[in-house]
Amino acid sequence: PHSGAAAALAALRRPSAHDDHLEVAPRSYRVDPYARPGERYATVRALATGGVAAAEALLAELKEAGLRGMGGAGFPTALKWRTVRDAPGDEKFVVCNADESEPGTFKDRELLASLPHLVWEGMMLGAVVVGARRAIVYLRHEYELERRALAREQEIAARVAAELDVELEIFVSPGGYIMGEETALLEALEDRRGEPRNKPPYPGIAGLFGQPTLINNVETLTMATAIAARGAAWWKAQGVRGCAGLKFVSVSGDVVRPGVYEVATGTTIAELVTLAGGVPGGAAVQAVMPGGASTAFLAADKLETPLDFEHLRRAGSSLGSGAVVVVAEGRDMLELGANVTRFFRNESCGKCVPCRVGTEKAVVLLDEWLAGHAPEDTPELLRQLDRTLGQTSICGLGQVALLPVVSILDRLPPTRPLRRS
Ligand code: L3W
Ligand code: SF4
Repeated sequence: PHSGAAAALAALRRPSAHDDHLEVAPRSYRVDPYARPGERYATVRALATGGVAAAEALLAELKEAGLRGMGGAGFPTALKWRTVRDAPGDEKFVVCNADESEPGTFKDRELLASLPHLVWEGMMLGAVVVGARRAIVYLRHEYELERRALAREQEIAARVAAELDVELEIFVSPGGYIMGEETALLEALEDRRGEPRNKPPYPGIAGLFGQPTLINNVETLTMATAIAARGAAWWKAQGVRGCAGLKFVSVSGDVVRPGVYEVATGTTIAELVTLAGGVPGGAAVQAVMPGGASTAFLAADKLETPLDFEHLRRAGSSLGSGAVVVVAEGRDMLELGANVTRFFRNESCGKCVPCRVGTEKAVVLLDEWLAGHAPEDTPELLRQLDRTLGQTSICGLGQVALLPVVSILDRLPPTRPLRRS
């Protein structure tokens, strides 16, 4: 009956006990430089009174720290801030990309809930350095509790921002994976259909309303605040095995305690699996996806790889968005690969033909393989499609859509026959 359905929906909307806990009791983390709430925003206040010399000093500090983008691509943060600072424009913008949607990735959600003051301060630091007057959080539409945490902190942050002549805003994404792609989100902010633009020009040169726009991921801005407050030397000392800094990692899949872990950069994949309680039942690890659904699978021989950009690149994958998905022995890798491919097929916006048609073709081939009636040259066809999509798609989704499944073909070859006799 209708009333039953309405009651069920109302119950769904009501925050659970766990959600209440999240609202009132944010967790504390090593990255937070402030011991007491009264100390917050001291760094951006000092930056604002320091003029050009202070802005240049912060850029030098970020460069020395080696901070890179934590949303997936790892672009050097100091270089991006420098690009926007130097770009000519009538006005400039800062956008915090909080449209976290990469499968396996949920670390930004924890940062927004527990450390919203570091996110706002990072945006203000960016605004002062590049000369922006508006700073906007572009937030995933399902993140209602995180929106509330941000909005509560915004009341405090806005008083500081007013002293800097910066306006702080929250914009809720219309929804959908592709709306987090940096140029699609600019389209959405301009009230247009959220499809990626061709790049270049990069948003740092011509972004929101054609003006220079600094777009950084939630974690990147959080880390920028920590580095500004404590310095590059402190940051570097947080890493292990010659790596610099701290990293928030989302751990999921076959582990006893999935969740968000703040670890030293350079922690190995094996150590992280242990931290997450190991594999249920003590099974062996078959594979890991170290950086979310857009990154290549690694086989178990790479478990000693330290989590950082360079080590993972050399191991044949990427740190991506810092989402470690653990796959135990016994799982069907082909089914997993097909599942990831289906996700990208479903989320493709359809603007360019190779991605729209190519992802569908790949799903058809994989489904035929799973059903046992695939063409004999299916692995080669998938590799060809991967190369075509990599070269001709205009945004990251199409460029990497077939990377995971091809990494399975190369490193964890399926034993399932293409054709059942
Ligand atoms: C100025 C230049 N700026 C590049 C900027 C560019 C962007 C950043 C990285 O991300 C990743 C990919 C997927 N002057 C510049 C410049 N920039 N050259 O640097 O740029 P790019 O094009 O390498 O990558 P991208 O399109 O920003 C794509 C992964 O993200 N991905 C998943 C994303 C999902 C999440 C999530 O849910 N949290 O992040 C899917 O595509 O693998 O590595 O800012 O403007 N010369
Ligand atoms: Fe859309 Fe795919 Fe083209 Fe990206 S690569 S713009 S998701 S069709």
